[in-house]
Amino acid sequence: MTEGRAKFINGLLAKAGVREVTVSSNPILDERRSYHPPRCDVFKSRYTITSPDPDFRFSVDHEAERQLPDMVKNKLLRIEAIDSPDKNFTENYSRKRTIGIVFSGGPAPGGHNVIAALFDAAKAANPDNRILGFMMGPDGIIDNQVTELTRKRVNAYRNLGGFGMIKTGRTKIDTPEKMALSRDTCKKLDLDALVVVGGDDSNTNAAFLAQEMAADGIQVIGVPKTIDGDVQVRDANGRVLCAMSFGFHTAARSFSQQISNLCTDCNSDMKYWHICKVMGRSASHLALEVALQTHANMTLIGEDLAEYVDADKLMASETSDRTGFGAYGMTLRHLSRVICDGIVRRAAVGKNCGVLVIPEGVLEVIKEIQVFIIKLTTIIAEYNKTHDDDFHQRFLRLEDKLDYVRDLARRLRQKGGVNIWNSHDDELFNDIPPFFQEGLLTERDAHGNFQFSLVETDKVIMGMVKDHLDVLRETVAYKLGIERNFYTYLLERDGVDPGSYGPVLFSNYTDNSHYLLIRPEIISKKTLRQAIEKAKLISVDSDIPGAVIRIYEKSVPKFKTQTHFYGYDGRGSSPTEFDCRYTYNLGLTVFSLIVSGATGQMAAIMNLEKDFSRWVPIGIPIAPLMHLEERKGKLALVLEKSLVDLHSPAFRVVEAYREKWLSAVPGDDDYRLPGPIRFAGVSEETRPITLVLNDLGQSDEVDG
Ligand code: FBP
Repeated sequence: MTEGRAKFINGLLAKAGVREVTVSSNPILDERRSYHPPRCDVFKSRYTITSPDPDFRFSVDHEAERQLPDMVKNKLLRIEAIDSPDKNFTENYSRKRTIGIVFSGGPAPGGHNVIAALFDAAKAANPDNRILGFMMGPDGIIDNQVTELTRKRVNAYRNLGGFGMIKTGRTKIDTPEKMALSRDTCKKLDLDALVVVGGDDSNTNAAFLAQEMAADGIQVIGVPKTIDGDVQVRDANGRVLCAMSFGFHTAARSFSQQISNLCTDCNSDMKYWHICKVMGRSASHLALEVALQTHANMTLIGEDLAEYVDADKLMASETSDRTGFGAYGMTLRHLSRVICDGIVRRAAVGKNCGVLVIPEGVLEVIKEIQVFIIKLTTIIAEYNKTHDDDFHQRFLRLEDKLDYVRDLARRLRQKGGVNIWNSHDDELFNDIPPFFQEGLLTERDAHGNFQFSLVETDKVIMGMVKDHLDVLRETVAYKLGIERNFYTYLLERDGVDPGSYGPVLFSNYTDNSHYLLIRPEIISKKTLRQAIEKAKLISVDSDIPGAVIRIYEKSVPKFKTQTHFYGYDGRGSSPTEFDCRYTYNLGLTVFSLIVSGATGQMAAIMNLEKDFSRWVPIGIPIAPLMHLEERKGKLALVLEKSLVDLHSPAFRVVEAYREKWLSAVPGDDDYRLPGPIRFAGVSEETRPITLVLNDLGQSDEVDG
């Protein structure tokens, strides 16, 4: 760089105005950092106690009794204010404590507020209390990577998204060695309590850590986090204890804002189908909320597809001697037909465009994919059980993995007996595109979850949709409806009589339809000519009128898509006011549970679905919620994931509005614009629409 140029740049950077607009802080950030979320009533009091509420019952799994004997007897704890505590109480409340906190799993907006509230409550109880943050997730506990959180650091992250303050990681503390190292770290740091902020698997881990460290007097408290919204808890009587994990509202609102922008764009140039894959590994809660927020034209809900029954196949099996197993469950082929149906119906009314929302985990409910996942998981688990190295480390390339699977099948065939991978599997597997084969053979994450965010779900489904649309374009179905007025205008402008051509060109010309559909037999300019000649509108040696050709060309739809993935962006979004408030009160709940001596509990807020004045902070015992599930080919004691309940009012509403939101009728679509996430104003809902509907659906007036 020349001396003159360097001087110019230095002068430019020194200008106050340049500095002002290039610093990383800005008024929005400052507003967020200085915001104080309101506290639940109970936290307005200086001291709190917990009291077990025997009204809430759980049906405890025998395996939980065996593996977590000290934790299964835990009861639901209510947090209550105490106005005139005695000396013993205040001394215990204010005694110096060291509390460790860790983020586990994917980021979720609001996590920093859990830390901020824990920090505020701990320092208010005793300024010498220390909050230690374990760095990079559970690895930080295993390897003793810890940082003491200062007020400055905490203040810098208040009400901000992500998990940047202490980072996160997906390691699971799932072996005796890792458990021993973690216990050692907590003892070395002289921890009074460890707080695990995570999803179902991390809260499972919290219960095991609580059991492991009970003898050391180290308490462990979990916090329900995950944008997927699949940590929801009810008691044995179905009473909602935790309606939603934190981070869900923000992620859903963030996705919805982006997707509603696509609706606006789509509604403007009428050119593309926008295919929006949204995060949510196994559960479709995020897709459901996006549907409610945006009214996108089509939204797939995995749990709904899983329940699909092919009525024709079922009937056929009833009239024959065969059992109707084949009728149950959704196949890729049928799913592509369902999507095509919506596309074709919209095209018929001139809308060769739209917005389709696909939950990233939807393939998990597709019959043939389920079979592949189960078979491949078993093969890989078996390999890992009998070999010293790990399957994915041994076979790095897709081809090597496939060779192993095929070789195994050959060997098993030679041996005779049951073969887990037969030649039919091989044929089906060869039929799927290589990128998807690779996806199916991707290594599971530390918790044994299939990594759907790495699979191009949308590409798999839309590939089949495109193929089927090509077939439909050749036959009757996929035609772009032509507006009657437009047709009349164009033909009259060219001096051609629309009334004579109409019945020849269109199948619905005489029934007053607003949109005209080209006759099924007209599939090319040649067949167009044949139809017009046959009707004696032109002779063999005259040309087809230009306006008629133009109308025909317009009626042939081009299927153009744009694909989008909404996941990491929403996970990193700044939290909604709901999530700021929710997480701050979760942090306060955590501290109350710790001072009361609780362990193996998950901090939660009951009545989240209701007005803030009715929020009730509680501790939910984790162990009694656990049950046995398959993980990496073995049965493991885990916290159950909550999937979308097809009987819930929220799902019922989406189902009821499906047709309306598809808008396969002339006129405007029914899109909803939720607008951006912000703290104040009337544009932002105070809680997820899913929760509002589920709450309204409980009331007597609706149940009637
Ligand atoms: P958590 O369950 O840990 O909160 O993570 C959920 C999630 O955001 C899923 O929606 C997504 O499939 C997955 O994380 C992506 O994981 P990764 O960050 O490892 O790519």
